[in-house]
Amino acid sequence: MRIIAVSDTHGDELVLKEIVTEYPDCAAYFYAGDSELAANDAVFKTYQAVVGNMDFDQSFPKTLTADVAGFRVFMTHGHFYNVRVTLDKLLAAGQSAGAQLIIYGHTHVALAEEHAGVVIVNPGSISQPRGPLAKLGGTFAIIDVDAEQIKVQYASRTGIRPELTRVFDR
Ligand SMILES: [Mn+2]
Repeated sequence: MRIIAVSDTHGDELVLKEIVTEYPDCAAYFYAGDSELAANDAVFKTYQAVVGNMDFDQSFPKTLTADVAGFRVFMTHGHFYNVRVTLDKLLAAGQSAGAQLIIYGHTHVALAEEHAGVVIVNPGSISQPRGPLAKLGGTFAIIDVDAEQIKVQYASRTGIRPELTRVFDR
């Protein structure tokens, strides 16, 4: 099954719709905060979302735990967990939730790493990217999960960048 993870659009509502149009029928769509949209915006009928530090609407949840076909995902924006400095607090929160995958945003820097058997993914910002992949003009993540592995791919607005794929054994 396929999971889409997007973060930090900072007002770009259209790209959220375009991603669903381009990648329809995924098992789940996660949005990791800083949309700067209202929590009752129609896009959040599709995307499960958490609150970011720049969201005026603070009625989004701070954290979210979701089971996608028996696969547990923990998501938070990251500013409550000091993610600019360390992933330790984020990892501990995900472990407490029993998560196999943690999704966060906030740094605008794409990342896919395994820590203590938990895969941690930052999709990067599709609108204001920072870090080594910023030259792509924004990224989001396409995460394929099967019985053996978790495959994390990154896409820019022009498509999947296969050279960035990371595969983690389950
Ligand atoms: Mn942001």
